[in-house]
Amino acid sequence: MTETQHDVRSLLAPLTAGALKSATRVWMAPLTRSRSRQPGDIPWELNAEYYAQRADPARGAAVIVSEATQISQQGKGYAFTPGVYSPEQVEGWKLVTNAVHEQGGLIVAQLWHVGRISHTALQPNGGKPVAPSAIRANSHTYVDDSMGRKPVSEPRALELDEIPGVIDQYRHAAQAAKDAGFDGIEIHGANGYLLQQFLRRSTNKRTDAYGGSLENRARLGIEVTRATLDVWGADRVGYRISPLGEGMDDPDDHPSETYGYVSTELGKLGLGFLHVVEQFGDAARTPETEPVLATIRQAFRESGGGAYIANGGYDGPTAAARIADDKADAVAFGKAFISNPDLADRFRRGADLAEWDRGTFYGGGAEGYTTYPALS
Ligand code: 8OZ
Repeated sequence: MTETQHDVRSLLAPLTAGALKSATRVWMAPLTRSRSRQPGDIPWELNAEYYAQRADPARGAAVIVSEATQISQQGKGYAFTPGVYSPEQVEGWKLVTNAVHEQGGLIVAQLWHVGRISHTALQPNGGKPVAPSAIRANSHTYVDDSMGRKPVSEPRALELDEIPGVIDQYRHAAQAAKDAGFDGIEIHGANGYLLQQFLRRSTNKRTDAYGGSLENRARLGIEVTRATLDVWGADRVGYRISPLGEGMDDPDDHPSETYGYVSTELGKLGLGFLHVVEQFGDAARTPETEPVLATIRQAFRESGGGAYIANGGYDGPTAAARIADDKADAVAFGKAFISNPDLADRFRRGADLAEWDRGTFYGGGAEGYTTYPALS
């Protein structure tokens, strides 16, 4: 056994994450690729082929988290991302889930509401995107091919009596994901979208039951999660958080307190997994961020939650070390899975990883999507 092969053994061991029997600790992170069929944001054969290439749990991902998928038109913020709410989208996703299951794989749907990260051109009747408060983000989005990259629109604050309707959008999408044959769901509570906008003090200035105290700011994410449990059972539901700083919002002012609380509440619901974006871009995990992550892991585990899935900047050896050190149960790889459909196999063999081409991350067709080969 070579040194590299020895190093990655912890990464290739099986794991139980709630009801998900994960063949290894190698998960595929949600990746926006903006290639759904238009009109209607519908998954199709090309998407099925892409996911199937990565779905053999022995060679590729043990569990695939789907690309972020809007739960309604209101929840849409970018051109060409798929939805999971219309009957046509459910039929399209069946192509994907069947193709993944034929490879023996597992796939969970990531449920996404963008909140204020949207544009009037994408919203129902050209209306304003919705948010906890009417504060515009310093961010851009892609509206369509002809209009290109645009600053996001100014949002309007959700009325208190609209919030049950938002929760219903999640419930409906959770059922649609079940009808489409997914193995579970992940609620997107990260990266500056709606649920994080509610949680973060800088984007939530509400004075009702959904603003102010930490308990109030966390309320929507918890209520949304609870609504999906009736559909799925907690052991097939996960939740994604990004506790550390990132581009779209100001960093959380007290991340250990904020995310310790959220992780405890999610753990109490008995969720199958918590998916943590531990770092953004190439910024390293630092001595300052380690206690935040340790607090989250402990809070989720001690309150009854399942697996801790780490994400952000890992390679095979660093992921394996993280698991061997008991700081994570599995690691979700993003960009590495774009260019290495057989990522787990390459880890096992100690093979080099193929480089990804950023120019084909978003939009377009097969090129840079289904064209990366596995090793023979
Ligand atoms: C990249 C481009 C567009 C959206 C996220 C859903 O950051 C995304 C996303 C990523 O969670």
